[in-house]
Amino acid sequence: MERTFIAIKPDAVQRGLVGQIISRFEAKGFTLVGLKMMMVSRELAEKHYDVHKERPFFNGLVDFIISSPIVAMVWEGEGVVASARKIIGATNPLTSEPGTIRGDYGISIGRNLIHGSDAIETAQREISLWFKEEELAIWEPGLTKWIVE
Ligand code: IDP
Ligand code: MG
Repeated sequence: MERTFIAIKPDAVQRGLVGQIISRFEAKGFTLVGLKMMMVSRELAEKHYDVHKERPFFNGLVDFIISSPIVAMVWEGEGVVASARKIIGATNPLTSEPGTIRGDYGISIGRNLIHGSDAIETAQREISLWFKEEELAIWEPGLTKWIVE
């Protein structure tokens, strides 16, 4: 079953948006299989954003991610990687569509509330970077038959 890595960033945690953000993925019908609140080490933040290490915003981004707790999650479901990216919205909240998380709650690209894996292979890499296998629950909600045909 397809899985994606989602992180609620420090700005969204500080603003008290954790519940509202989690609700959007629950309401859609995806299954939560991993969840932890944590302070992120610089090493983990740098590994996670390794692809951006040459970009001018890299140091500021890492400093931001380690500045305050985040909520790391793994969500599961058919097509969850691409669908979560749509639920999250475009990187710059000023151009994200209303109805998306970034479009509804954000203004600034450096305070865009949430991370979601951008492809299935990226999701696999990120899930193994952030979670141990035993931290993930293998379960099928009783509601699944009412959500997935
Ligand atoms: P994504 O989060 O939508 O996948 P990426 O291009 O992968 O966007 O960038 C990773 C993160 O880096 C963004 O979510 C944002 O927090 C930050 N970022 C990207 N571009 C900029 C920028 O131009 N200025 C400041 N921060 C940026
Ligand atoms: Mg990205």
